Amino acid sequence: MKTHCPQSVDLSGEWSLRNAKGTMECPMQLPGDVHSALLAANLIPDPYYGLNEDKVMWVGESDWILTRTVDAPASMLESASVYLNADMLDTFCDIVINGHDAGSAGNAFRRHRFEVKPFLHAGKNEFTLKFRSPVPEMAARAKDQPYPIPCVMGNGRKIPHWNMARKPMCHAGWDWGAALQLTGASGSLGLRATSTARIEHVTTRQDFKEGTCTLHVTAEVHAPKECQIPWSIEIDGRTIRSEARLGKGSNTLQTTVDIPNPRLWWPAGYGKQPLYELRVCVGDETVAKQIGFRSLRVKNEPDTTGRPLTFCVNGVDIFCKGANWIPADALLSPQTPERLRDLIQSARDAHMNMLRVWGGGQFEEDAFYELCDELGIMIWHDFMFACSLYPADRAFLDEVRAETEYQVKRLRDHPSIVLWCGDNENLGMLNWAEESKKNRDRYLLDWDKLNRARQEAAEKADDTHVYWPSSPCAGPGDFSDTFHTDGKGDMHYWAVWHAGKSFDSYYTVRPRFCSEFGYQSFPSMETVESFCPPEDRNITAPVMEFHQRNDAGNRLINEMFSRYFRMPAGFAETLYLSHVQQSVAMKTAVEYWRTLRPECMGTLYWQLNDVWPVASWSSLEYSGKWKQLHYHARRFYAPAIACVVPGKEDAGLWIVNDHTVELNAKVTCELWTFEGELRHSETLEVRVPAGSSKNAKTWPLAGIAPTPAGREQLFLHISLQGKAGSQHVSHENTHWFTEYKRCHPRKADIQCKTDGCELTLTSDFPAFFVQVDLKNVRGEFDDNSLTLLPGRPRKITFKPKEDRPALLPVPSVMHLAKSY
Ligand code: BMA
Repeated sequence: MKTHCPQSVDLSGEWSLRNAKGTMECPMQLPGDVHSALLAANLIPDPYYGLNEDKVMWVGESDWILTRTVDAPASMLESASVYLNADMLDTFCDIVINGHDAGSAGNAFRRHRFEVKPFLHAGKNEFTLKFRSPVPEMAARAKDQPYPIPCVMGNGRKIPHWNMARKPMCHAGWDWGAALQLTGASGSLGLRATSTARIEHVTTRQDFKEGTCTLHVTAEVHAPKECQIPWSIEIDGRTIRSEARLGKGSNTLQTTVDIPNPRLWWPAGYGKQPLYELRVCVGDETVAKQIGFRSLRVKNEPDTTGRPLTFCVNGVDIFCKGANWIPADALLSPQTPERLRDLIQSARDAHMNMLRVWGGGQFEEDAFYELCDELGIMIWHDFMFACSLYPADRAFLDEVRAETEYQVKRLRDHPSIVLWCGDNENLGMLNWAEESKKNRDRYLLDWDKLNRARQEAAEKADDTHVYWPSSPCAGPGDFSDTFHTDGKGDMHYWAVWHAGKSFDSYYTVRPRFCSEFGYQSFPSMETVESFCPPEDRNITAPVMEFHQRNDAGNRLINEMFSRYFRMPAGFAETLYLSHVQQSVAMKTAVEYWRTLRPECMGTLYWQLNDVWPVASWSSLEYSGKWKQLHYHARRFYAPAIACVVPGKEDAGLWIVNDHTVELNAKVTCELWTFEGELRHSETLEVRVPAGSSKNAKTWPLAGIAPTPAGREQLFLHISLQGKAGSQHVSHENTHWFTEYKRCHPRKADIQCKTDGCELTLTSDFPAFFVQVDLKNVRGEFDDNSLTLLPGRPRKITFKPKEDRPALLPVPSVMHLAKSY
């Protein structure tokens, strides 16, 4: 939502920053954060390099003062009200204007607005923002609790009591994140004057009837004094004008407008994303926001297999494909709209249609939601509580109610938002922390109080979305364990990563919606070089271990190597193989769960992105570079896929069709030897109805080769070509009949001919997970981490993100058999 006010002073830009002790001073840009300002002034080393994060801990533990002189025009002070608008202050901040206390903030999830006219004079004004460190504040609050509120450290959480303040939990460190307890501000910051009213919120509700949408528009306004004013709304070339009599304080204005045959907003892959600008003018202020027309139903009524979680948009049940979103950076300043666009575009390019904004992160800036609207990415939105228990006293709950009301009203009209979810894994926490294991009743009651507070606030502020109590959970009113049990609601399936089960165990559950499951990999060499000096390029060296925040992470990666792969030859090969392994894990899960549709209707892997360069579950590296997993995601999330679901004695060929029309395809299945001999080929003609999956064929393993040893010589290559309506559909897949380490792929010699951005790859033997890399050139290939067959050259194209570099570096090519 953008507010326009003719009399305003923008307070973004340069401020002067000093520490409270007065020993350090430098400029600071707002929006932005203190660490970034100190870094730009060369006062701290790069926190992402080497072991530096620990060396800059003191920044988060210090108090900081920002000052600036602000020119206030005399005409502004003639208005009835001048207010300071701060979209986001992180976190404990006292605002002083010309020596007067003008307001204080203490919740990074709320917008703050203070009447400041009494403190201003025409001409130059001294503004001071005094930020207190959250670290002692959180410790003091923890001490004040009547009993301990568990907040488990370890796994990257380095700064205690992160459950005590309303600021992003991951600022304390996470099992993928740096601990840089931030101080800063984002969004808009400025003075605005009005003699009529300020607009607090504009919200809409859509009622569809026979093609026409009646749009109900509500404006909540705050008037400094009683007045009679004109107000109007504008949308789609229509203007509705009204008059309103406002009382001093809060007022609600309402009107409706009929939009005949609005163009509907669809999730990516299902149609277009037309957006309409809605402008609401009340007296001096105008607010503009983009909305999209769509209907939404979340289906969760019990059925024969349990309790589904299905998102139905414009009457179509959508299979939700995507990943979990964490903040774009551990620092605030680098979270630019360009970075957001790059990441969200990458999600869309991998056929994702949903991201889950995870509860340990933050409510994002407007640009994030606008991009998701534009690109058709649905948002499952957690409220900001994660992996912890929280206080339930009145003051805390009042803050939670206020932030929930604000954020829900702020965001609810984005067509991309499809669900409000109470928290991330707080129910699970009841079983993990010692205190709550011993006294479950007490902590469960507190969870319930908190949950009621946010649910009531959300439902009061928004009657257009469903409130989902926690992720994972079985559904409102059912709090059974959905970490281990499938069949109901959303599941977080972590048995493969955290519990170290084999990839096959993905076949043992039938989630209705799997909102978290993941597998880690190391960063690529390019990223490693950005933070790790050459002497530490070994995964057990201090810097590499420091950039791994899951305590068991490196052990789990290596142990799983030993189950499936031959141990990699060196450091570069280890990084590479970790990307292969991660891809295999996610591919196994997603392909199988997609075949279960309509029983399963969503898979969101953990996690899309990284906040700094680190070993993690992400498919996009900190730089935005695609890991192999992201290329696999583009394949396994394609609207139509052919995949194999292995049984004990057989292998089933499944075709999944997410298109809203029938898929008509030819599927060619080829049985190859690792020596490059095509043993058998068959082509099936398949028709798969809209939005369904089909078991097209099942091969008894004994028919493929009579013995397991025989099957170690063979692999299956599948190619699907067809049409869904007028759309051409194509998909390729490779299936091995046993663990990779047992097979004998040849050390293929891969030739790569480059013609500008077009590369032609040829191989003398079958080669797997063939990964082409152009180090340090930002951009992606249209395909990568692929299977190459002898005699079948493959063309791939590189799309640079920057203006095309004059000369691309010589590409490096890696493949599985070359890694050991
Ligand atoms: C999930 C998340 C995160 C965490 C991830 C990996 O449970 O909710 O808290 O980063 O697992 O451990």
